[in-house]
Amino acid sequence: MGLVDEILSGKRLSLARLLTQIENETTAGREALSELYPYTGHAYVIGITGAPGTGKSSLVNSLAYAFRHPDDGKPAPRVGIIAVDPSSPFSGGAILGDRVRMKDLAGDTGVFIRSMATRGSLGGLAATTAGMVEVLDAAGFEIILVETVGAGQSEIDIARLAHTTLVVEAPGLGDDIQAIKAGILEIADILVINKADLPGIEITERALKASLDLAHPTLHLFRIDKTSAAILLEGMQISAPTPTDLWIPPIVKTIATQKTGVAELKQSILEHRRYIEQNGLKHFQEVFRTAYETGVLLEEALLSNWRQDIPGIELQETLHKVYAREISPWEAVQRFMHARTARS
Ligand SMILES: Nc1nc2c(ncn2[C@@H]2O[C@H](COP(=O)(O)OP(=O)(O)OP(=O)(O)O)[C@@H](O)[C@H]2O)c(=O)[nH]1
Ligand SMILES: [Mg+2]
Repeated sequence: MGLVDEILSGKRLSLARLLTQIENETTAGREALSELYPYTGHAYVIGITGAPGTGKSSLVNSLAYAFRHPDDGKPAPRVGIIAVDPSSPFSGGAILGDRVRMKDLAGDTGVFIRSMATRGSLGGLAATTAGMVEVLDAAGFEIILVETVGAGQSEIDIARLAHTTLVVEAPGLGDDIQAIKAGILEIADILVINKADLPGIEITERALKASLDLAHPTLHLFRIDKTSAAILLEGMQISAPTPTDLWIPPIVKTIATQKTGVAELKQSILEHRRYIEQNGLKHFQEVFRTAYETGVLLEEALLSNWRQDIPGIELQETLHKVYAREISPWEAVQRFMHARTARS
């Protein structure tokens, strides 16, 4: 049996092996992922982001537990977890910590946990995370939780990848209004105040409410920068649907370590899921996400192709001319483009 068939038939070891290949961006990994791709598109992806130490892993643990133990007698979905740490160059500590934080899930064969430290560029990280989600999706995990430390671009990446994005805050992290970054409301579908057992929770809640009143979250995520993804999307001539009612992110208070408020949080996630499904937003998210992922890979491929075409010495000389103000960056690009056309 090949790797792909083993994954489709639920072999955990093969799944772990492919995830490592995806993480290392190997060609074999990409080929296996392409074979699995037709089996994807069934999972519901939930992103969990927020400042370091706010309790994201603890929350992922108790949320996964809640999904695995439904109280309505329905069969429990299988849950995949990806914990991304974009800041740590080493994965050892993070993985060890997550093992402790997620101990309630140990021994549950309906749960698969994978921690990943940063590799490569941030763009690479987004593509790697997307690839891992796709592998778990094809392997039949119906709920996929992706944890990432909120840090600029990685926050936006997770929001574009996830159907529902949770932003986790905690009291005592500098509770004034400045601490609530403007960007957070752009990506949050649900705001979680974790560590509700600690003092200062009212201040955090007030600050969040005030920011919510100021900002009216809309479909901002689908506005993207001038990337090849934008060009691909333009070519598709589709635009975001306009929902009849606006989704105002609810504020949910939790104590992750005691599982308090987690049932309510799961309920909010299910409500958001219904909202995006009923308003045609889920479909649009998928169109956007697939075009975005393709665009990111296209950019990478074009750039590396181009790089192979230009001899290092020519690159060096031209860049030096820009530095010496002999030619402008625009002229440099014209030369690079011309050199390439002349050769091909
Ligand atoms: N008092 C209290 N402590 C909590 C709560 N949730 C998590 N913690 C503790 O906060 C610390 C950090 O929790 P994690 O779950 O590792 O937080 P995290 O956001 O995943 O951390 P990073 O991944 O390192 O950014 C741990 O010591 C947890 O036991 C809570 O609701 N109340
Ligand atoms: Mg964590």
